[in-house]
Amino acid sequence: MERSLVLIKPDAIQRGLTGEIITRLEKKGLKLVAIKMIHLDRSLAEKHYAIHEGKPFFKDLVSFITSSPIIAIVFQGDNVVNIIRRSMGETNPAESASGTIRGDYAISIEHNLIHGSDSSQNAAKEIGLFFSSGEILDYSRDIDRWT
Ligand code: IDP
Ligand code: MG
Repeated sequence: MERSLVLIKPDAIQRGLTGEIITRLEKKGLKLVAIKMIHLDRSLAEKHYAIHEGKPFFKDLVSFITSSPIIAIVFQGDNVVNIIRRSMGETNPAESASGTIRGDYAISIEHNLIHGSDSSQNAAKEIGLFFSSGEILDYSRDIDRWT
């Protein structure tokens, strides 16, 4: 059973796209097991994006992700990392297919609406930064036998 961390980024919150983004992932059939709204501080933002430290866009990325509240979500299910990455589209919205979240609603690589973990291992690390184990809920859904 895999988990993935999704962040609804500041641009999505400001543009009123929170519901749309969650709806798409929920309608896909993904199971939500944790959710919270937070305003990231610099320290947590730098930890979350540590892999990009030293890259030319790192400073602007940290400024952006701390500029306004975000919503952090954990989804759980088979292959959930890959399913979410495909639903998001490419990192650069200009190269994202229509039908994906970034392809339908974003234009710029700096303002691409959503974060999704890129591997199971990174998901585990990222989820640990945002949620305590007690905040991730264990429950069953009757619809899971239909999805
Ligand atoms: P991802 O969000 O699709 O996983 P990453 O490569 O992990 O993409 O990069 C993290 C975030 O950093 C991206 O979502 C994007 O907002 C930003 N970013 C990545 N590459 C560039 C770039 O070349 N210029 C400006 N911003 C970038
Ligand atoms: Mg990434």
